[in-house]
Amino acid sequence: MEKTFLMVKPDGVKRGLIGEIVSRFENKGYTLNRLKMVTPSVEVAEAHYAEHKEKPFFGELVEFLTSGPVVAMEWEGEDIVAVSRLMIGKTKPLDAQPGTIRGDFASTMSQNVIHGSDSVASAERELAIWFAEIASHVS
Ligand code: DGI
Repeated sequence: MEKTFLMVKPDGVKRGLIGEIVSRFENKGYTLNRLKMVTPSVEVAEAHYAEHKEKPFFGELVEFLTSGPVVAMEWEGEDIVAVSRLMIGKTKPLDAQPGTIRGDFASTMSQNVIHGSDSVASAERELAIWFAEIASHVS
């Protein structure tokens, strides 16, 4: 079964949206496999956003992600990577449809409540980054 990495970002945690966001994916019928609340290190944040390393907003992005606790999650379900992206909504507030998580809860591009992997390959990469620590603790 397909897996994806979803994360409630620091703004979503601060605004009390963890329950709302988890509920949307539970109500959809997906399975929550793993969850941890953690304030990311700069190293993890930079690895997560490695594809944006050359972008002018990279520094701001890493600063934001490390600004407080996030909820990192592994979810599972049929076509979950693509469907969860639909449920999350577009990055630009103007394009994020009402009814999507960002359409309902985000009004800026930089603080947009949730991250979701954009491909199966990204999901594998991101799950390895975020859950590597736990794996090494339990092994
Ligand atoms: O997968 P997404 O989160 O929808 O979008 P992405 O992978 O293209 O970008 C990752 C995050 O980087 C996004 O959630 C918000 C931020 N971002 C993307 N493009 C811009 C941006 N932030 C600023 N300030 N300006 C941008 O153009």
